[in-house]
Amino acid sequence: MTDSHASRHARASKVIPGGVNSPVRAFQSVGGSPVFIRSAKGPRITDADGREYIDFVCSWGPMILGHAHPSVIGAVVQAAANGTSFGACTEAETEMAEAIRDCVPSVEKVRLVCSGTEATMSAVRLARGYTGREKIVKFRGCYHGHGDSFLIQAGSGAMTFGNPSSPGVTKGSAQDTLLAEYNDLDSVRALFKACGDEIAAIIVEPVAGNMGVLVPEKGFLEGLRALCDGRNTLLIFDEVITGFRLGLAGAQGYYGVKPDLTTLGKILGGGLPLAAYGGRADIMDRLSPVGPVYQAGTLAGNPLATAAGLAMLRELRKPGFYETLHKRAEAWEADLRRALKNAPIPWCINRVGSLLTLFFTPGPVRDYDSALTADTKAYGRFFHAMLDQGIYLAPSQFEAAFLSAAHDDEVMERTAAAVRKAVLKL
Ligand code: HOZ
Repeated sequence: MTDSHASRHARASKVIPGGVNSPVRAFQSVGGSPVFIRSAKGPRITDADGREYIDFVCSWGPMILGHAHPSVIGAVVQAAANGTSFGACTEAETEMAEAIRDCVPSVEKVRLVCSGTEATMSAVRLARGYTGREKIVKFRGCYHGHGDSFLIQAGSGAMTFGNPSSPGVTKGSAQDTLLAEYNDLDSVRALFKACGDEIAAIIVEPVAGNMGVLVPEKGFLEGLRALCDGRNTLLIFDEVITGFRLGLAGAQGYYGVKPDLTTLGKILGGGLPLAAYGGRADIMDRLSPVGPVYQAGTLAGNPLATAAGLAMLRELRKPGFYETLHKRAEAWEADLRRALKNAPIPWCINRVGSLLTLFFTPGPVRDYDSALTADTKAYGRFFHAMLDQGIYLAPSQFEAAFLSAAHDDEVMERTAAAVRKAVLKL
C-alpha cells in the first residue's frame, strides 16, 4: 500500500512541487507518503489501491453531508448538462445570495468568488477602500488563505511546516499586518493605542480552526466588536470554516456577535469551488461597478458550484440538522475521552460543534503559543496508527477534525476502537 502511494508521490513530485497542489496534503510533518484518493462516498474515502478509510478531513470542511451526497451530485449533473460556465449573470447566483443573506446575520449584500483566499483578500481590500486606511490586525496562528497580507505568523500549513511567515511577501505588505494574540484583548488594545487611526480592519477566525481548534473565550469576540465600534475599523469574521458548520448562522449566530464583513467558503460550495464575502450594504456597495473598489472573476458564481452549494444549503436547512450533528459530535468527544483515558502522554481536546482537535499537550490550548506546546511527534505516531487501521485524520497536529452527518454509529464505534489501539503506540 505504502509503496504504491510512494511511487505515485514520486511521479507527482517530478511535475508538481512536493507532489501536492496544496502543502497541507503532504505528509511531511507526520512522515510517509500522501494517500492518493480515487473516490469517496458518505463518511469514507477510497484510495487508488481500493483501500477504504473513515474520513475525518472531509475535504478540510466542505463535506458536512458526507461525500457524494445524492442531492448535491444530482444538482451538479443537472447543472453541467446546461453548460459549465457563462461568464454572465444567472438567477441561481441571486438565489444563492438571498440564501446567504437569509442565514447569516451580518450579511445584507454578498459577492460570490471562487475560494476562501479570494474572499479574504477581497474583504480586506474592501475594508481598506471603505475606511481609507491600510493596516489590518490578524491573530498569530490564524490562517486566512494565502494572500500576502495573511502569510505572516499564519496557521495551518504555514505553521505545520515551521514557516509561519512566507518569503515573497513584501516588506510593505508585512508592515501593514499587525499581529495580536488570539483570546487576548489586551494585545489588540495595545495595537489600537499605538496606531488605532491607521487600522482598517480586524480579521479573525471566530473559532480558530487552523492551529487546531481554539475556542473563543467569553468576551473575546464581543471585545473585538467593541474595539471596532466608533473607530472606523471594520470587524471581519473569516467564517470559511465555521460558516454553515456551527449552524446556518455560522459562528456569528453561535456566539451572537455581528461582524461588519464575513467571508464564507468550503461548505458554501458543497465541495465545488465557491466562496463569498458579504456584510453591511453600505460597505458592499463600495464595490465596482457601484463603487470604486475593484474585484472580479470569470468563474465567480460558476453555475456548477452554485448548484452544488444551493443543494447543500437545502439539506442543511432541514429542521434538526445541526441539533443531530452536534449531538453526534458530543458523543464523538465523549468516545475519544474514554478511549484516551489510559494514554501514556498528556492530551487535551478542544471542540466546538462538529469541529474538534485532539492536542498532545496537557493544555489548555487557548492561543498560538499554547498550541505550539503540542507534541507533534506523538501526533505523527497517532496519525499513522489510525491510518493503519483505516482512519484518515489530517496529516498535521494543527488542523481540525471534521464530522459529517454521514458518520453513523458504526463508523464512530470503529473509530473509538481504533483510538484505543492507537493509544498503545504513543
Ligand atoms: N484551511 C485548510 C487547512 N487548514 C486549507 C486547506 C488547504 O490549504 O489546502
